[in-house]
Amino acid sequence: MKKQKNALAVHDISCVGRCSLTVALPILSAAGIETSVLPTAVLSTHTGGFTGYTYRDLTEDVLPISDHWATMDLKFDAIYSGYLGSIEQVDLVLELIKRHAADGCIALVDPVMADNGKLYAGFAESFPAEMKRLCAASDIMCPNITEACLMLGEEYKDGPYTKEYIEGLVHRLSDIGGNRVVLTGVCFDDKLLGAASYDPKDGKIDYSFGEWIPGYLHGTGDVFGSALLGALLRGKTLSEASEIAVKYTRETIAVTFASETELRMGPCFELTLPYYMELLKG
Ligand code: PXL
Repeated sequence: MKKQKNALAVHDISCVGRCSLTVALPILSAAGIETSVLPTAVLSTHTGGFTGYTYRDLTEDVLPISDHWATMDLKFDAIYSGYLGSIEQVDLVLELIKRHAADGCIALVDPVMADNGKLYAGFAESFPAEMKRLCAASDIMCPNITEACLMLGEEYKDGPYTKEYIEGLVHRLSDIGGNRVVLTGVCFDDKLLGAASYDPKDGKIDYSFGEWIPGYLHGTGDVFGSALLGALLRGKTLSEASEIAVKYTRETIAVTFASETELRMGPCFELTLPYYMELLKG
């Protein structure tokens, strides 16, 4: 049997409302990946759709945790960062990558900070420039279109988009550091929604689409990023992994909207994990 792959997920713990670590850990586990976590902050709920949530920033704990791991020479096949607890954590994630990347490690950076043209609650205007620095050091970045525009200093526009616009965005993102890019929230009409994936090595942009389900659901970016990474660690190519992540995320959104779940509790990704595992077999 081949050695089991391992990953480090660096996101917040939102105790209630599925997103970040409560999504990344189970999805990566379902993909067969040994997943370690480094929580960036602990919140009583996520910040979308709830008020009065608690917020404990864990910035001070990141280096001591990493120092301990360094004594064990701990290395990871992937380091996946998402929602950070403070702007200072950008440099800490860069340090984690430096210290704990195994040979061939995939550093996947989801520059979680905004959606629908707006920064999330609590994010300073200076955050996008810092996230851009982190994305520059990534192997793969997976922003949504709002995050892409903020990092590039461009004005956000609602979709649908033209192919020229999307391909321009993807190239400008990749030029940040010669990185692979998976851009989410891509739509050329009001029927299909999906992602564009790009590897500067082969210069080709691939698209994955699913039927658009109207409505907004918090945490779907984390479902997508986790499913993407799980598939990559299972040996899929970037475009195959993007296709799997689009299918799984779309099915999860459909099941969530069809369920009785309160939407701010996040995507019912548990119900569709068997489908994800089926997709990984293909
Ligand atoms: O899904 C992104 C995310 C992660 N963590 C927290 C959030 C959000 C989005 O708002 O609030 C705490």
